Amino acid sequence: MRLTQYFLPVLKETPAEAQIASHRLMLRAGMIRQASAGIYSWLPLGYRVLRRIETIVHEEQQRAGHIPMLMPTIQSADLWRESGRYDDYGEEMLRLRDRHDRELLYGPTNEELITEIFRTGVASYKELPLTLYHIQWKFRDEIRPRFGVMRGREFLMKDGYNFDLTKEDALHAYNRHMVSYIRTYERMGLKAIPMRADSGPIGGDNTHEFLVLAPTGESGVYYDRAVTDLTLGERAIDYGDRAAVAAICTDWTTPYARTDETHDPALFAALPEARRVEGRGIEVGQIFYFGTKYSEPLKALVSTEEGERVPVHMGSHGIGVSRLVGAIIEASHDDRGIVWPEGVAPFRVGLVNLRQGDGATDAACAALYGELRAAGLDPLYDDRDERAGAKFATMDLIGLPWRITVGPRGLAAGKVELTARRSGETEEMSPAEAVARCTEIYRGH
Ligand code: 5CA
Repeated sequence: MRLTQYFLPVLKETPAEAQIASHRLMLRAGMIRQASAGIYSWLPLGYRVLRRIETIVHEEQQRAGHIPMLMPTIQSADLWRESGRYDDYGEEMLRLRDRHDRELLYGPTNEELITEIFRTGVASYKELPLTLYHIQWKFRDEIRPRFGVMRGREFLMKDGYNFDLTKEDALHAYNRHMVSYIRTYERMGLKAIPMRADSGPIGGDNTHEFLVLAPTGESGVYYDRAVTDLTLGERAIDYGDRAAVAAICTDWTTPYARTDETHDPALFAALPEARRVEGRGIEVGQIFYFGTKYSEPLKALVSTEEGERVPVHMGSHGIGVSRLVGAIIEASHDDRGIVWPEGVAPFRVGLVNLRQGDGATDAACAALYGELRAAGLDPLYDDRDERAGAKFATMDLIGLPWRITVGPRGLAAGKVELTARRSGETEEMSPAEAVARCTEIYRGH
C-alpha cells in the first residue's frame, strides 16, 4: 500500500478522553473512531489488525478440530425465555421490537441459539463430539464502557460451543480450548495466563479466564511467578491425544494463578515469598464447562448406544477479538507509539523514502516496494512529500515492526537501512538483503 493512496487519519494531539495508552494510541494512529459510547468504527489500519487476529484465531481453532460457522447478531427473545436467561440478563441486554411487535435482542453471547441449532440437527451420540464456533459482533450495554475497545458495548468475540456425550468428553473439549488459546495468544506475541475464575451469568463451576499482565488491566491478579516461565512454543500438538492435552493443562494450571474473584489469600500465602506476585491483568478470553445447564431446559438430547435420550454436556469458550487489539498495545508500546508483534502487524514492513521526488530514490523505492509485495511482505510505502522526521514519527506511531529507509546517500553505496521498531537497532544492507532478511523474520507468521 502506498500511503498517499491510503486512509490513515493520524492525530497530532493526544485525545483528552483516552485514559490508557492503548486507547490513546488507537485513536492517534487512526485505527478507530468512536461512533457513540462504547461503539467504534474500525478504520483501515485498525481493521487490518482485527483481521490478522481473526485469522490466527481461525487457524488455531481449526487446528484443534473446531468448526467455523456464522450466527446472526440479532436473536429472538423466545429462545432466551426457554433457557430462563431473558430476565436474568437484565440491563446489559439490548432489547428490540420489530414491526410485528416481536421481541428481539442483540446477542450478548450465543449459548441459546447454538443449542437450538444443535437440537434440530443432531439426534445421535454417533454425531458427537462436535465443537462449533463463530466470530461475530456482540452487544452488552455495559454500565461504564471505557478504555476504548477494551470495554466496549459492541465488541467482536470468538465464541465456541462444544457438545459431548459425557462429562469426560466435554472436559477434553475444555482442555483443547485451553491449549489452543495459549497457542493463539502466543502467536500474537502475548503471554496470557489461564487463571481460575468466576463463571458469572454463563454458569457452571469449571472456568478459567486468560489474563494478559498489564498495570492498566481491570482485574486484580495473584500468581506464582513460575507460571510466567511457561511457553508452548512451536511444539506439535495432537489434539486427539487426551492425555497429552491434559498434561499441558496441568502444567499451566498447577501454579497458583487467580483473579480477585476467586483469590484465596491463605493458599497464596503458602507460596515462597519470592514467587508471590500481585498485579493486574486484562481478560482476553474465558472458557467454561457447564454440563447440562442449557441442554436440559432447551432439550438438546441425543440417543445413546442403549437407545436412551440424554442431554449433552456442553461448554462455551470465548476470545475477546476486538479487546485483544487494545491488550496487545497495552503490552507492547513505548513513548513513541505502538510496537506490533510480527504476528499481528497491520503491515509487515514500512518503507520510507527520504527524498521523495528525487528520480533515483523514487525508482529504488518503487523497485523495492514491488519486491516486498512479491515476497508477500505487505509493505506500507510512505511516498508522501514530507520531511524525514515526520515520516519516522508516523512509522513509529503506527508501530510496524520493521522499517526500510531509502535515501540518496545510502543508495550511492548500494545500501538501504533496516530498523527494528522495538530496539531501534539499524543495519545497512543491500535492498535484496533487506527483502531476504524480512522474509526470514516473517517465516512462520
Ligand atoms: N459465552 C461465553 C464464552 S463464548 C462468554 O460470553 N464469555 S465472556 O463473557 O467471558 O466473554 C468472552 C470474552 O469476550 C471475554 O473474555 C473478553 O475478552 C471479551 N469481552 C467481554 N465483554 C467485553 C466488552 N464489553 N468489551 C470487549 N470485550 C469483551
